[in-house]
Formats: sequence, structure tokens, C-alpha cells
Amino acid sequence: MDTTVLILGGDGFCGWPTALHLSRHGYHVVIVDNFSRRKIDVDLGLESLTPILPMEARLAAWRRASGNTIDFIMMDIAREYDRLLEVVRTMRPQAVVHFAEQRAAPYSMRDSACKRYTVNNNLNATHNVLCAIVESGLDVHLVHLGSMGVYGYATTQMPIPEGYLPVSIQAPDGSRVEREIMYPPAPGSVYHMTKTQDALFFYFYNKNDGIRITDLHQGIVWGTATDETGMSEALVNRFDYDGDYGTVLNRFLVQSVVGHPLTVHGTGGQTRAFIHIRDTVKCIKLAIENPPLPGERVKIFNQATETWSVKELATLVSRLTGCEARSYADPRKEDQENGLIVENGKFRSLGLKPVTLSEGLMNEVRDVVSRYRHRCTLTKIPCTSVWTAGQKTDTGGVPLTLA
Ligand code: NAD
Ligand code: USQ
Repeated sequence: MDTTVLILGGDGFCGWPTALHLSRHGYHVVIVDNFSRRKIDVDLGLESLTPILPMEARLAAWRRASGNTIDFIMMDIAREYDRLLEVVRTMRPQAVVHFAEQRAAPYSMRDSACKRYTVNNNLNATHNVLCAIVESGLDVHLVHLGSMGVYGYATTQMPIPEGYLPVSIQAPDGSRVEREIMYPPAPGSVYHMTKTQDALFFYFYNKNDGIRITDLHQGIVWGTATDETGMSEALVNRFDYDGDYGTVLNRFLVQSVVGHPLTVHGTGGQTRAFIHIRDTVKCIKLAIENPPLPGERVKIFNQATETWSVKELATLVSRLTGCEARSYADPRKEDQENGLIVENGKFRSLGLKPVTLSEGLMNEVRDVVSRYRHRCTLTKIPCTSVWTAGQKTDTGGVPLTLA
């Protein structure tokens, strides 16, 4: 069996631990990345809380720790189509795992330049990958990292299905027409909008060219370390805590260590889906090993293991650490309160035993943060990207009573 897997975006928060995990399990891994995420850090005057090494040093550390080699190609997949096609043709990968997009909703709403960059980068990246697979003439399985947020977290008592919704419509002659349609998109940021458009690309290229595609609608990834990144300090994963790229639970855990109040937006009634980084890497391996059959429609999985409201998370972190929570004017345009029920039976049926939120795991993150707390810049914690011109950045907040 050809075991080559291309990891597009393999220098990032999800891509790097996935590359190590697959390498450890016998895959020949080739990382493709243009370091745009590192460049955005420089532009924003930030750094990962953890000191991530240059790619060459990361890969050398992996060779020392595991005895395995990961190859690396520096390339902008949104702009260097001919090179991308050449890589697919020569590497003949079994699968391409596509993480290579601008992934922060707040960054995608900062200003017109960031909106346009996010659309140009994400849509061209995805479309180029699809064109390259078609033009190569190879049967390559594409595994894409999508987002639970494509559905807009609408409050209903109905669980969000894994991609497809059965509908029954009454025809004019009185008969009933039964169909399965794609679950309606309702993006809440320019970033999430690009993910809904990716899904249409997948629908088309699967129907037209028979490409085998798995789209993973992932929830918010928390945690930082996996078994593989823990093998050496030189393999440490990136850790974002700033107002654009930091995600809510990891931010709260950093804030609890550095003495910043927990930054709850509005009432904190926003409910979201979560997954630990250790499960992310396992899910990707399961997706690669269970591709759609030839001719099968796009496989869609909800890659999330549990749901929590922001206020519930603040309560858990505050109980664990005694830190204060404050309510800040919400910089986003989002429902202040929503329920969210997410179906995730597909990964469970493939054998995933979810890692769920526990004090032990939260403490593990806090230990990492404590080690690198001297690298935290407090002024980068407030969320300064607002969704509409009328909204203001709130850096003070008001005390929030937790249960
Ligand atoms: P990240 O920003 O840490 O990593 C993305 C990587 O892709 C970066 O290394 C970046 O340099 C690279 N990249 C971006 N555009 C590229 C291009 N045109 N050419 C080559 N490389 C490019 O993001 P992440 O958190 O690892 O997320 C990876 C994927 O998973 C994203 O598509 C994101 O939408 C999805 N996702 C992430 C989360 C999360 O909580 N982090 C949750 C759900 C889904
Ligand atoms: N929030 C706070 N305080 C904070 C930060 C966030 O209350 O300090 C709130 C936000 O207002 C939002 C919720 O927490 O209601 C989640 O925000 P987030 O920044 O943790 O996550 P989000 O913007 O949804 O994006 C992240 C990843 C993205 C991925 C998405 C999965 O950055 O790549 O697609 O999670 S999902 O949310 O399921 O769409």
C-alpha cells in the first residue's frame, strides 16, 4: 500500500501534531506549508506562547525522537498551482489532508484586507487542491478540515446531523418526494463563510470528477500536547492565546495562569462544540483509513466530542483556579444564548473513544502555560476585532457572577 500522505498546513496547531501522529503510525508524511501563520504572528506583533522551532529544527528533532523522516515543501498552495500539481503527480499520495487555510474568525473580520485575504487564500487553496487531484488523474482521497460553525449554532431541539438532512416535500400531485439535502449553511464570519463555500466545491468535484472526499466539521480544538509532541521540547505545538487566534477554553486557561480575568463575551450563553487535540489527530487517522468508496458522495463527519457554553467553561476554570470572570461587550455578531446538539456517531462507530474535559487535562494545559508564562504579552489578550463598524472594543468588562 502506498502510505504517502500530504499534510497541507502541517506547520500549524492541528497540522503539526497530526503529521507526527501519522509518521509515528507508519505513514510517509510530507508537510506543505507557506508559513503564513508565522508571518501573521509577526504582523500582529505576537508569538505562540510556546517557543515553536523553525521547521528544519522541528523535523530534525522528530528524526532524533522517532527515527522517522518527515519531508517538507515550502509552498503557497493558493498561489503556486503548477508546483502543487507537480507534487501530487510525483508523490502520488494515498491521501491529502488539507488544513491550509486562514482559520481565525476574528482575524477574518478585522478589516477589508483581512476579509479579502481570508477569502482569496482559503477558496483558492481548496480549489487548487481539487484541480490538482483532477489534473493528476490519480485516485487521491482528500480529507478537509471544515468547521462546526458552518451551521451557525442555531438553537433547535434537533441534533445537527453529519452533513445531510432528510427532507420530505409534498409534490403538486399530492405524492411525497423524499430527498437528502446538505444541511443548510449559516456562517457567522467571513472565515466560516469560506468553509461553507469549500463544501460546495466538494459537492461539485465529487459529482463531476468522482473525487473521494471527507469533510470533517470540527469543533473548537483545545489542549496543546499530544503523545508525539510530548516526546521532546523541540516538538512543542504552537499555542495561541491572543484576541484573534486564541480560542476560548485555551484562552481561559492562559488567563487563569497569568492573572487576567476570564474574558466572557456578553452573557456567555454561547454554546459551542469542542474536541481535544489528542482526538483531532486520532480522527484524522480514522478518516484516512476509512475513505469513501469509489462513487460515494462526500463523507461528512462532525468532529466534535462535547458541547459547553462559554459561561460553563468559565465556571469550571474559575472553580479550578479561583480566578475572576468578567463579562465584556461581545465584539461579534452572534446569539448570546444558544443550545447545540451535535451528532457524532460516525467517529464513535469507527472506534473513537472521546477524551472529555476533565480537571486533569485542564491542569495539563495550565502546566504548559506556567512553563512559558514569561512569553505571554498581556496587551495581546483583549479581542480587538469587531464584526461591524458600530461595535467597540471593551477592555474593562464588568464582574460576572458564576454559578
Ligand atoms: P493554523 O493557522 O495553526 O494552521 C494552518 C496552517 O496552514 C499554518 O501553518 C499556515 O501557515 C498554513 N497555510 C495557510 N494558508 C496556506 C497556503 N495558502 N499555503 C500553504 N500553507 C498555508 O490553524 P489550525 O488551528 O491548525 O487549523 C487547521 C485547520 O483546521 C483550518 O482549516 C481550520 O479551519 C480547521 N479547524 C481548526 C480549529 C481550531 O480550533 N484550531 C477548529 C475547527 C477547524
Ligand atoms: N469567546 C469568549 N471569550 C473569549 C473568546 C471567545 O466569550 O475570550 C466566545 C466567542 O464570542 C464565541 C465562542 O467563545 O462565542 C467561541 O469562540 P472561539 O474563538 O473559541 O472559536 P471560533 O471563533 O468559533 O473559532 C474556532 C477556530 C476555528 C474553528 C471553530 C470551530 O478558530 O478555526 O472553525 O473554532 S466552531 O466554533 O465549531 O465553528
